[in-house]
Amino acid sequence: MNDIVKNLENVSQEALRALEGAADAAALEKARVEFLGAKGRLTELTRSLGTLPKEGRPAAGQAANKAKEEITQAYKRALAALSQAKAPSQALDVTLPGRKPAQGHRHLISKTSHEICQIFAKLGFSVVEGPEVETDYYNFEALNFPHDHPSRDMQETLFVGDKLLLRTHTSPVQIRTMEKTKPPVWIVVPGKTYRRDDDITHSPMFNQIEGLVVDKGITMADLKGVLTAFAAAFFSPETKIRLRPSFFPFTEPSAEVDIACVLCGGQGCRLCKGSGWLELLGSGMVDPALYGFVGYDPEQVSGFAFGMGVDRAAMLKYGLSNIRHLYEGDLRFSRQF
Ligand code: FA5
Repeated sequence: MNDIVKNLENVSQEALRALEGAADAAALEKARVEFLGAKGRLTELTRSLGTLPKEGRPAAGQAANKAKEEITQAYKRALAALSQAKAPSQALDVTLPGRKPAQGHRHLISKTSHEICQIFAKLGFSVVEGPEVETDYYNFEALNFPHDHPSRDMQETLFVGDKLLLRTHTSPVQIRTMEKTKPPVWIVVPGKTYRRDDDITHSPMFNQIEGLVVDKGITMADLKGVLTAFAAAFFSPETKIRLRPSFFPFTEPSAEVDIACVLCGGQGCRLCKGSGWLELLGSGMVDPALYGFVGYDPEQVSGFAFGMGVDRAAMLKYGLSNIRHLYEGDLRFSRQF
């Protein structure tokens, strides 16, 4: 019995030395496990009390409790001392430069939209905006889309009410601007647009930039000149464009505008599907029928308009293969621009 009490005292002394001498958190933990752990030395000794004759157990039990209390207190003291005296490597060094907070930047879509508007601003255009929830009147009717005409099917519309919809293009702002302003009008209109459309080059929400010029003596040559200057500034100085006959209810004649393929320069490759050209935007001369809706005199003025996909422009400029990259919010993608 005396042996056990002696042993308990020895273990307690050893434990105190180990705990007080622990130089860091790892050494302290090692000492804790060695003495107080489930298979630790104190625990083993305490278990062996059951083998003692009955009359010796109370004294041995008291010695075991005393040893446990001493060791536990010593552990707590050592833990407190260690957390107060931080190692030099963890100490606060007030001479170090501060950590810079992560800084965001414009998303590629906003950056591209801004860049496009800047180019047109230098050519004398003003930037205006319009509502994303539009009426049937501005989105279709005043743009010369006849009621129940199949041309309305060109734009897969998302309705939010009877005659209320998410605008399918930025063209309604042509009408809104002409209603409020007398010619000359030189505007670009950046903004979000919506359609029931979803594949690798089409998104249900996308961005357009509308261009509208109404002035004296404006011809198709002005349209081509402005868009050639734009393509040179946005893509590269040698970028060629071509106009292809097309149809929009609000322009006559209408033209689809292509740029020479940014990858092969017009030779024909996988990106341009061998044609050498990539489609960029829709355009045309403002149909005089629109002037009737806004009170302009078609004998006095003429104009051109165009509508460009900003997502499309960014995809062409940066060689993106899938429009979804622009909307997934993956920082590994966004940080590249
Ligand atoms: C129009 O939206 C006409 N309002 C453009 C216009 C304006 C013509 C003024 C004449 C005068 P279109 O449906 O082709 O046209 O769209 C124009 C551009 O928007 C397309 O060339 C394409 O780049 C982009 N676009 C159209 N649908 C989507 C979509 N779902 N996702 C991404 N981009 C799209």
